Amino acid sequence: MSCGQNCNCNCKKAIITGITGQDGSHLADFLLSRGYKVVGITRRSSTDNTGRIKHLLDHPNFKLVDGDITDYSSIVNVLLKYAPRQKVCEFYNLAAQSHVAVSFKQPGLTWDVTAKGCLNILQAIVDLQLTNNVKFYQASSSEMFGKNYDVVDGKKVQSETTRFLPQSPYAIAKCAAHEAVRLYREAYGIHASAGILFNHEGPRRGETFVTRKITKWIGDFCKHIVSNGVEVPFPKLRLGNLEAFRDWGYAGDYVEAMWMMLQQDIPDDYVICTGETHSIREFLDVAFNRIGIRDWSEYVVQDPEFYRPAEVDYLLGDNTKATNKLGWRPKTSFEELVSMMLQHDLNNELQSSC
Ligand code: NAP
Ligand code: F7E
Repeated sequence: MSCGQNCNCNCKKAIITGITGQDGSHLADFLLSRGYKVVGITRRSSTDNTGRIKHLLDHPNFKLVDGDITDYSSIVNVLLKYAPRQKVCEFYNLAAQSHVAVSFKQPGLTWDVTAKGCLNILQAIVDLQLTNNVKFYQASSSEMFGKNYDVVDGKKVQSETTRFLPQSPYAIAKCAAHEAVRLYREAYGIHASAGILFNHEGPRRGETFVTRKITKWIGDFCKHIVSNGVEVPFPKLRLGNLEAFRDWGYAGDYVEAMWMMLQQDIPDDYVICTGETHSIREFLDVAFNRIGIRDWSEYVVQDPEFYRPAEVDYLLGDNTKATNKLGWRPKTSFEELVSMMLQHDLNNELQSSC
């Protein structure tokens, strides 16, 4: 892909940070399918971190470039080379230290990447006088609501007008980045929007987030039974708080909402969610049921190691603004999501066991 700054072609262009992550890979699939040229920013890694985008590496409209959002100069270099001056370029900032539990152990790093990294990009857009060329998307999070909710028609929900009450260093960093987006939009007129996305999952979800941890364990367990039979013991599934509720959607549906935000004339912030909430216990019920186990209690251990110093107990989003203004709707139900993830982990494990 030879689409540098002086390129005269009419293609649509997008730059994505966090390209190697769950959402980055889905967004790249989506944009390439719509004819975009996509530049993904990857940070240096001593091992291969391109597993989720392997299928794209030879795509003629896809290019990976080196960069780290904590390093201002690397962002400047990417913008100088790939953001054309006379045309519009979409910039999706999906990079973050995105694990809430890890953020308690590495608060400084989480701040540098998740808050300061966003500021670096916004400031680079201003410094390079690209405020009229770049449309910016920020990956904000329902974690910003923390313990807070509104009561609407007797139901506890979070929407764009719910006050933030963050409960982790991750959530604090996301709040700072979210405020930076608002400020740079108002102060410099940048077309900058933030999607306040509730939890979204899928087969590409990192294996230490609770949904994938569960489906991956079930895949490993089934493989073990096929290879060794039921007599040989298998390590139990160790989890933390099972009482928390989350509004879980499918990542493939949510990246479309990101794109829709950048197609609006006026930049704005939107809650993206399903409008349904389920506990970790319910996730376990549905997942174990799929392999014929009704009572999972003998397979799961609650381990203090996986409890957090502060918890977000309840998330349930209200997506009215996104449905009305963007025309976005989630397409995948909770049950379909669990099945999709399980099918992936069962197939992978059973195939590799043959
Ligand atoms: P993810 O799978 O953890 O991916 C995070 C990405 O950020 C990875 O590509 C990672 O690269 C990259 N990254 C980390 N530090 C970086 C740095 N210093 N410079 C450049 N890249 C860096 O996260 P995700 O689930 O796709 O989420 C995408 C974004 O949405 C994140 O900002 C997350 O906080 C936010 N979000 C996620 C959810 C959700 O439920 N998934 C909900 C709301 C908001 P490596 O591969 O090298 O580690
Ligand atoms: O935890 C509980 C845990 O780590 C969900 C990130 O993408 O979504 C994600 O953050 C719940 C919590 O996701 C385990 O205590 C129990 O109540 O899957 P999670 P998260 O913390 O909601 C938001 C929207 C983001 O923005 C983040 O980037 O599950 N839980 N036992 C556990 N969680 C984990 N990880 N591991 C357990 O063993």
